[in-house]
Amino acid sequence: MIEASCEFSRAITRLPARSIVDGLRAENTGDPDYEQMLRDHAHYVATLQQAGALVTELPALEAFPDSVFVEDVALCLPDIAVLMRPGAASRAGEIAQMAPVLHDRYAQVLEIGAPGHIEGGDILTTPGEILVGRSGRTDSAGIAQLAEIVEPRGYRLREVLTPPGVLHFKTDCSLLDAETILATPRLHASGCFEGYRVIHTADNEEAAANSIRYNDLVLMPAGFPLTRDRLLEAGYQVREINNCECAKLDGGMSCLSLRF
Ligand code: CIR
Repeated sequence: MIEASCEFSRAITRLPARSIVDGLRAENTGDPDYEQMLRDHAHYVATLQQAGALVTELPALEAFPDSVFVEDVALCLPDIAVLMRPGAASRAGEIAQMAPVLHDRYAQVLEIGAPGHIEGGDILTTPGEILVGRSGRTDSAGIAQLAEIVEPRGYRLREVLTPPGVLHFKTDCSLLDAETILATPRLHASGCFEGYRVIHTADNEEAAANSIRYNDLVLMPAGFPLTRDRLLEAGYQVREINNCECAKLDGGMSCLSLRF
């Protein structure tokens, strides 16, 4: 399999739109504060840059409230990009907005067509395999279509399950290095990480699982001190970013960028 790891040079992000207040959410805990979200977003982008990323910040798309969560619309591998087919109908139009951006950066851009659905938040790429969680947004047909694209190119894909009630597979896990995963105990209990070293999020800190490793830095949501200390003790360099506004829309560190 082609090595896909935590070493990246580029990232794509999109400015939040004011329409973010109409974004999807499993539970209504109030609308996000747009100005605070902009500040958090700027901190996120600056931290990616500090980690060595050349960041392309795309303009806000008012017609698509959830478009700040760019991760869901594509899978960026070292040699190809694959445009997804979101399970959320309100997000389908985001694909056409991302397509030209990826065509400018990749020689090969493929696309998941009907009938399947798949969102990038359900995909965890490790150096050895691509794990894809079936979820409310990602179905077996979409996963099989992605397998048809990536397997002939030398990638191994494994279908796993996103826990019930959890938006995306990566809501509950992140890759910390080639063999280490940060995961919630509930996801780890499903048995999908055999062969990996797993660091658990602390009790009541499940939301810390959606972190990202970008080169030497781990970007994690602020407010989860016990999990942060576990990462520090394990030797990772951690940067905490306020995520309270995105969290109101079930979004986190991974959702906010495409990394390649
Ligand atoms: C949605 O429900 O689609 C957005 N409100 C949140 C998407 C978060 N994306 C992710 O976990 N990769």
